[in-house]
Amino acid sequence: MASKLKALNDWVDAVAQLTKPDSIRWCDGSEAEANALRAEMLADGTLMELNQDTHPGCTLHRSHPSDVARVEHLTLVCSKNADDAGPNNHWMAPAEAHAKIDALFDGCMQGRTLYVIPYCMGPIDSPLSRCGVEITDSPYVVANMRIMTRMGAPALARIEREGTFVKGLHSVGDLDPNRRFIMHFPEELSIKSIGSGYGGNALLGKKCHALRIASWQARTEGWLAEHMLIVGIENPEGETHYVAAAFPSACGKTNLAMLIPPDSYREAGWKVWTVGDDICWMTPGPDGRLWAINPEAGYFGVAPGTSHWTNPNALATTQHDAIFTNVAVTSDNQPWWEGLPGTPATDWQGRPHDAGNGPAAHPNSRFTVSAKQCPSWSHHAEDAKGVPISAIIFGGRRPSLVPLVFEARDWKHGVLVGASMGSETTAAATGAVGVLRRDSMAMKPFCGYNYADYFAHWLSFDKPNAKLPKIFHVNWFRKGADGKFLWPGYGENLRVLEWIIGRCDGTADAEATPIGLVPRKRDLRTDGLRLGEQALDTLLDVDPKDWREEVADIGTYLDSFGARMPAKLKAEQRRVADAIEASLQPAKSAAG
Ligand code: O2Y
Ligand code: MN
Repeated sequence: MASKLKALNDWVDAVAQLTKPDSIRWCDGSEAEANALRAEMLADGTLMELNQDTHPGCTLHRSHPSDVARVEHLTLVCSKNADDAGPNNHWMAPAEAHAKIDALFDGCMQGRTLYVIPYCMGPIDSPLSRCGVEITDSPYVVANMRIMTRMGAPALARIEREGTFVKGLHSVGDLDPNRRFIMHFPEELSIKSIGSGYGGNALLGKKCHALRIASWQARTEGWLAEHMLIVGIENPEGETHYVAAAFPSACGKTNLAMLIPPDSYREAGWKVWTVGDDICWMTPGPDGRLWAINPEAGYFGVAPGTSHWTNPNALATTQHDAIFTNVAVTSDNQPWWEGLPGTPATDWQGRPHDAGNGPAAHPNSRFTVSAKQCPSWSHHAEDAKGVPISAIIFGGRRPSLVPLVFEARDWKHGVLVGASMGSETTAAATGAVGVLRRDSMAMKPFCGYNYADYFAHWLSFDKPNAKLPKIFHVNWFRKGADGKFLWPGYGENLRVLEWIIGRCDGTADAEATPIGLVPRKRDLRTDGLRLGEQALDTLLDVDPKDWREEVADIGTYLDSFGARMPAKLKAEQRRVADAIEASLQPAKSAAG
């Protein structure tokens, strides 16, 4: 099979000439194709069958031990102009980048099959969706792309109709980290990745296309490609509000996307619907609202920590037809990771488990699974027009300073809140504890262009007829003097979402502070929670003296992006700084 589209055939021919595969297979996405590929991978050891009684259809893949995560220092944005990539990206001139990586692609598929994967990011019939073609020499990538995207014949038909697609060329190469690059050419709508078979480096539809290339495309076309979950909150009256939320890693994004309401809420009729857990494309609709799709069809979720306690929906989702990567295995061949009951027999590298070797499952071990298997999956995830977004939430891991929730006063302030967000590092992540890392809109590793231009693009949505979502910031991680978390988190976060939705509807109250609108204690539903009186005071506290320092630091951060930083955003930062100063002045007497 080849395509009716000459540009696609020509590109596949040119890649084959360079990479010299033994054979070429065009993927149609069919069940038969998937079964044949799976049988080949089981036969050659790429995949191992897990316990088919407890986990029907599930397999295990072990990646090379040096290839276990995204590699930000080897991830480049190769725009013509270095300033267009910005200080937030590693940059290389396109000609130099092509020459460097093409030398590595030369002959790299000898003895291998070249797979052509046409895919669509988003519902196949949605005008908000965009298509791509990934060429790869990894059958594991084909199997994952089949779960994570709408892959195969319908995508190819759309590509042939539209004539445009993102070109993604991938080879596992020799897996040598010294010959590993993930390069993006936004002006050419193309991606080249070599030397890794893992996750975001290899499944090019995900971070490379749906965030880095799409964010560039979105800027030129007037929409937003964001690192956000999308969740629908249905109230007892049967009304559903959709919320998009961005968090840096290790802040419980998948848990929030699949939240299970606390008993009292469930009994009252509240429901939570998962539209997406990682990426959100939003476009202004004819009604002025932002309409969102999840461009992905599956979850590539982190396994460790996923449990009946933290995320029962994710656990149920992965009970069948999942690909597990780098997890441990029990003696009866079930997938295992830290946080699950039971004990591992074999670790992620296939060695007999020995606690002295570190965690049994790799900390970045993953499950790949169809979104439709999630018990809270929303069938509106398939809506061609997307879902209307009522609220955008930014969040971070802030043990002090930042209240449980606050609302930005308007869109411009909300953009500042998103630009300023960040998390304090945990011991598990780096060893350097308590260091604040700013990660604007959780897009630091994924924004395909200069952050200053990205903030300007966000600001540009504030048009006269726009009915933009309200913007909020949440912090589930504030700690008390005893070092313990003050807020129970998980399902109880629905209480905060209820307030957020109430603010959107005009039914919930708040108090104005210099940093935004904060609920008073009576504005949040806390019945049935075992929270000390003091805990809620601390959770909702805004201390202007501490915020003075924070807002000064935000100013320094914005300045680090140089002259392209929009003056409007700087002015907004000064407005907040002035409001904080004003609140610190002693109240003037009536006599003046
Ligand atoms: O390490 C990888 O390649 C996966 S990273 C990832 C996977 C799913 C969702 N989000 C992320 C991320 O790094 O944000
Ligand atoms: Mn992510």
